[in-house]
Amino acid sequence: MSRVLDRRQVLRGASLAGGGLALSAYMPAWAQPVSAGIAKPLPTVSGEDITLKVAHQMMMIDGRQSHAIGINGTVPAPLIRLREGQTVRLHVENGLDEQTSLHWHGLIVPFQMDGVPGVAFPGIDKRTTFTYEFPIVQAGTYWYHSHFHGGSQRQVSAGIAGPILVDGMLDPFPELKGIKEQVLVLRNFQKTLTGKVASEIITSAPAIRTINGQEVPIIDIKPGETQLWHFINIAANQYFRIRIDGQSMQVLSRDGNTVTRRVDDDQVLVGPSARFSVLVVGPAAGSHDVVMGDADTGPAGDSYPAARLAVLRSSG
Ligand SMILES: [Cu+2]
Repeated sequence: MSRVLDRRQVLRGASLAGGGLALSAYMPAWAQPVSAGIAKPLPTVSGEDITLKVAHQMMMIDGRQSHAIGINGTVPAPLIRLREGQTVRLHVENGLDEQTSLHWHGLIVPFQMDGVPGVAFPGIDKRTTFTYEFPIVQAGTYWYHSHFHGGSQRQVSAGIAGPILVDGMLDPFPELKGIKEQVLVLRNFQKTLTGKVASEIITSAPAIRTINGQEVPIIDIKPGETQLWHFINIAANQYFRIRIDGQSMQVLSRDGNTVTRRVDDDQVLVGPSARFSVLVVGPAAGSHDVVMGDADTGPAGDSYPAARLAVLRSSG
């Protein structure tokens, strides 16, 4: 059971002792993350031939330039949008001075194409290009990430991770055709003492939670409007237990599988690598917080406080 979040529990950067919410963890209003403005969709690539260029780049984290590894110049990596039944060729150009590999998490593909280095596929050497080719067999949400042995967590944390949406999950519901869809990519950022992007959760360090790389974006909806939201967790090890202030969600698809019965819930737990596609109905006019609950994964695990992720702005 989740606890109901109130304003005081919208906080950032405080550590929790023993899973309880210490008074000192309450964040003053001036320290709450500033909204980055209207939610921006990620750049999208689609079609039968897609080029993905992996390269070092700089990115702004918490107002400062940090080193990252982007794909086609963006972090998070672009949205790959495909259609059930098509074939795709993905030309991956490795611009790094080390090996990398892209793995298509959840997609059903021939084993030589799934991007896990092994006998059939050695990985993508530095400064070389590899072309993956496979049919797209099942609608749903997926993600892609580095699966370079010995450094995938580091490369994923640096930015080699992005969402995949395979259209077709609305096909059984003609009445929902054409509704607005939002691909919401979840990931956290933390910095080490030396200012690098951390590749492990640091319980005591401030954390930045982003949706499509933005802090607390504003998502617009009209009262009564139905939208399809795709939550895709591309963080290496962060849980997102998501609630929309006073609003339930209807789960349509989970981890690439369309549900077979109606599932309504007032929260979804989007663990590492997990994906949820949910129908959201616009609430009464006004601003409604989209929040993630706090977490405590045990003495050997991580703990972190609740945080506001986005604002759902209902108007019109
Ligand atoms: Cu994976």
